[in-house]
Amino acid sequence: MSEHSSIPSIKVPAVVGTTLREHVLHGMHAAPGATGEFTSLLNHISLAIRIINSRVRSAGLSELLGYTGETNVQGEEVQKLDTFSNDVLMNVLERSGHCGAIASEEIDDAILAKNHGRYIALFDPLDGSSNIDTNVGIGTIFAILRRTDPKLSLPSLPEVLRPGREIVAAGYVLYGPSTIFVLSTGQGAHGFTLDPAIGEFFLSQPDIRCPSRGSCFSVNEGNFTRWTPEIQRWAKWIRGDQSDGAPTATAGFNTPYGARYVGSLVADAHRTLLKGGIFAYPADTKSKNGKLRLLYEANPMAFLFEQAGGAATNGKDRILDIMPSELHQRTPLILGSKDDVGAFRQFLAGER
Ligand code: FDP
Repeated sequence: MSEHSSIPSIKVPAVVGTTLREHVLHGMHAAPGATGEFTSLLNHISLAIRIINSRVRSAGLSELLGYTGETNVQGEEVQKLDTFSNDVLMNVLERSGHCGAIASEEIDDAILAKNHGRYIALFDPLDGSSNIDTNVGIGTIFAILRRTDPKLSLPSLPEVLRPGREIVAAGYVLYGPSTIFVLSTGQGAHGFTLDPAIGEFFLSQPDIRCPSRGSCFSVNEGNFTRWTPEIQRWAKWIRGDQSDGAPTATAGFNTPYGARYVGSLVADAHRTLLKGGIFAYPADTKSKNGKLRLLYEANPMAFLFEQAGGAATNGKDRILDIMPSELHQRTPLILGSKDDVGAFRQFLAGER
């Protein structure tokens, strides 16, 4: 009870009230020589996200569900919300003046601006498209690179094709029961929740840590017969299936793990980041190089997981060390708790 009134006092956590804008500004003040451009760029991204969020929330009422009738550069059918989200991000980022180059999963070539903008933005405007029409969690994923020589040269494609370890910020937004924005500028991964009444993101999960081991695995098991024997062996182990000589539970790993698979990377990755465990989309006989895109999906997620103490690999190499050779390159992606990702790598190497 407060001293001056009869109203019971409620303990408000210290972080409540920190907006995304303040959080980013705070980072800027801590960085010597910061010009404010990076802060402004992230504020533009936050604006684009809030616009996309508002349309995702009311898509069924505004004829934004369904397909446009076109296919994208990957040969996939394009949904109306894919196009809308892509256009919003493109417009907002181009108008910001901070991007020398912009690349999106939805467009064939990178947009190389004739300006000296200091940053490069790469994004998947609406991830999990196949879930849009059924009201299942979908998201937006992005990564930001700093241009190498913005004053001396105009942007070029090689500047876009850089390994993920050079990322300066990455994030994803999950349009789920609430709208969550997970962001890292290289100082940990932090979660913000949109207050829809105010239209602001507030810090809700400061300094997210991915547990070193989890109890769930997230994989499209419909692909089982398309996997290599090593991956099948891993899948059997994690399910606790000891038929055909699959190894028994290993000390410390509490197999069988529970199965959780939404089919939207953002939703599956978010659960894995918070609760631990493993998400895997390995290569198979249908998707020989894996299904997920290195620049727009794997790299930003890998950056966030590493910032939270987790790990990300293609089964052999660290995702952030892969040197991209093309914009829409695909990769196997295994994300999650350090120990769970480590166990997957051992199976792939034939060590288990
Ligand atoms: P979608 O095809 O619905 O856009 O990026 C593609 C992606 O979804 C990821 O979000 C998701 O993790 C994966 O593909 C799902 O693929 P499967 O349908 O083959 O499981």
